[in-house]
Amino acid sequence: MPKRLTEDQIARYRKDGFCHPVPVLTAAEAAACRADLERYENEIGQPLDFPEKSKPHLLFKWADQVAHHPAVLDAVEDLIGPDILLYHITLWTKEAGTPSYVLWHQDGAYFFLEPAEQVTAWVALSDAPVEAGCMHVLPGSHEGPWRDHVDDLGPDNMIKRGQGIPGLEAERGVPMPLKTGEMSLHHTKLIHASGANGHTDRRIGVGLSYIPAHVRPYAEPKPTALLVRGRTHHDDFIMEERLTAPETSAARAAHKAAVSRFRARQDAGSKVAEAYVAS
Ligand SMILES: O=C(O)CCC(=O)C(=O)O
Repeated sequence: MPKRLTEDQIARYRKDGFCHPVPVLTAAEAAACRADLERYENEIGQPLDFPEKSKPHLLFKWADQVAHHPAVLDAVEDLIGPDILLYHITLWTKEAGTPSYVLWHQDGAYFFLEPAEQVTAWVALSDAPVEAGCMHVLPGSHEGPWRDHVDDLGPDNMIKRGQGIPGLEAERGVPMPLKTGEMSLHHTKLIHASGANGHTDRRIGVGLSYIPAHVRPYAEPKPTALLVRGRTHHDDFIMEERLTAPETSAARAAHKAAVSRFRARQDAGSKVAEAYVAS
């Protein structure tokens, strides 16, 4: 008996590589998370950017709450079982009326995790209709091979490495629009992309990469991960500690250590890594 998803949603995830919409946050919860995020953005005078929008659960209360939300974890458990690690989070904010985009890609291309069972939960903190540049997916592409990706460092590309699969420019895919508080789920090999935000509001999504605890990393350096439900199966990850004191120097130190390991893995051999070395 599934905890959160319907049997139909689970069947669609297995067959198509994605399912949506899954209601997870109440309107009040989503508004509180957005308000907390925007309170901080007002303090720093700009939208949250890298490195803070990577692994924000190690810094900010709103991200910790989304990552541990029982409705989110129940849905993820329905797909990958009861022992769950959080490998990564990225905050995906597209400002209103901006050309920000994400090229066709597979999330796991540079995660270096096996087996390929990572699931991305994308939780909407604002409405994400088609006109706001919601994600589009190629149904069933998760059954295909890992694809070669190239780096596109265009200023409007929201992925830091700029990863994209060449040759898919003409594809339109199937949209996954969401309302505030809803979530989509997609498989690590599912090919997806998104385009510009022509809407009047910013589109704010929390992209959470969960893995079942039997998944192991390969390649160096050893990555960090956070146990969010159940138990771990091995010590191939450095275990993150759950945030207790948001936005403190201790939190910043833990965040910096975890993100630098993540980026060293994610950006290995890329133009972004060369730019780091040059700077
Ligand atoms: O937010 C977007 O438009 C893209 C997000 C994405 O690629 C992901 O969550 O895997």
